[in-house]
Amino acid sequence: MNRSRSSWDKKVPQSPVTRMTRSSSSQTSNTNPAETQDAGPGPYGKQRRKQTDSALAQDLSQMSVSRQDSLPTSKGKTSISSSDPVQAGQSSGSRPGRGSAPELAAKSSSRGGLASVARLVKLGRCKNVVVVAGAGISTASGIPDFRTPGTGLYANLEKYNIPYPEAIFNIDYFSNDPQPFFSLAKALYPGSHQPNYIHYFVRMLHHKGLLLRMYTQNIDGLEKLCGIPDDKLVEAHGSFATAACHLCYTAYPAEEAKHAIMNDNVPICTFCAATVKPDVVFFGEDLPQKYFLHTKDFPKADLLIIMGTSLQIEPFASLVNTVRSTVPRLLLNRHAVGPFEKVPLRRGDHMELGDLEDTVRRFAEMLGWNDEIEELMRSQETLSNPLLISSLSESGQTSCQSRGTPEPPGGIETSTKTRPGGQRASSGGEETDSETDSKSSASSCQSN
Ligand code: CNA
Repeated sequence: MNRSRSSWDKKVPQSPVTRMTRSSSSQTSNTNPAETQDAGPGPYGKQRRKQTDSALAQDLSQMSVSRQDSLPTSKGKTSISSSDPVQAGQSSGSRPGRGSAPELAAKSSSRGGLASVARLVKLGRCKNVVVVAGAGISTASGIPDFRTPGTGLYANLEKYNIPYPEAIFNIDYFSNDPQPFFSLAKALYPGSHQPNYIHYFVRMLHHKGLLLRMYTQNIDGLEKLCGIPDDKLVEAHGSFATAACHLCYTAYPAEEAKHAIMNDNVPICTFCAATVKPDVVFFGEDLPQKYFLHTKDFPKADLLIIMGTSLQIEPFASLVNTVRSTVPRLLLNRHAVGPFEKVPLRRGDHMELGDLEDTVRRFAEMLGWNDEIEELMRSQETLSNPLLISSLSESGQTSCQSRGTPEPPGGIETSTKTRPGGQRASSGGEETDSETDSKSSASSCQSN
């Protein structure tokens, strides 16, 4: 993993480049140039593109909030202390009927945010979609998030014997005692969980050629596993795919690190003898260099979809404020977070509150993508089930998979990804041609 501390500290002295909690970071939302470039030239500035669809213009001119269920929303951000994230999570679900900001917003507008955004997409207005995601997209895969009361990791950390929940991702704490993190890592290591409908929805955005980039805070690797190519993905908080010494950053074979950790051993750096850890970004550590693609991507985005995150961790959380001010932002979450807690919402802000998988399914149905996503998931399930593959080939069935070169477990790429000699490029490989890929896979599978 590339480290970025020195260069970025010099270039952007005021921007945080290490992972930190919201309470300990400076708020950058009001100072970001992308926020203030509204008056500049171009389609979103003074020479704004003419609106031809008046209904669409109306959609864009109004914020919208829609709720699938009666879950209460979170209260003001000031009461949320990320040093007490469990409490923060509870605050988001314990104040029914108090007229919190999003509830007031909901009363002021009953327009369907999801439908408005689906309409924009169908009209071809969103061709550079940026997705910002967090742990909430993987709870449907059985991986607990951080802050959901009761089920979140922070509510279940007694067994790790740590003084406060975030200690488990604190690099200084790790330096003294890596065991709490290693215990958690055993449960989080990719391998035992499968991507869900939400991951495949993002995969479908890519397939349709609409995904500019997905920025995920997740470390579970499910985005790659569902076939989102490496060049479309920024794993902002790292992953288990590589490992290095936590002190000198000497690379260490990831599989060996995994083997050691899974067997309750501590992987040791061959250079300085300090503890090796997977390249998951801890609080106080630098974010991967790839994260800085955001400086190009967010100003270019024409739709921002935020899903399954509490937006509590900086600098990631402030990214959502760096799209141009007229760009629609769609929050899909159980409760309002970040800038969506404020009233009034920004023009073009939409949120759909409730269970994420249900919401994303409805969104996909509005877009007419549901069947393709289901097909994509079925294809992937077949591919990751060796028994089914062998029974299909024995019975001579000509499924889309059995006709072509076998797919790698992490992707559903078509033969365009086949390397000479029959080997396939990994879904995360440099050779991934996402444009080619976006025109292949699911639908080519169906039409074969
Ligand atoms: P978080 O603070 O736990 O927030 C998750 C958000 O998702 C909350 O607002 C929840 O209400 C919401 N949510 C959870 N499940 C659902 C659901 N089914 N439907 C709708 N909304 C839901 O987690 P963040 O991602 O915001 O915090 C960033 C941390 C979490 C990152 O640094 C990750 O490394 C870390 N993390 C990752 C994983 C993973 O990789 N799967 C798991 C746990 C924690």
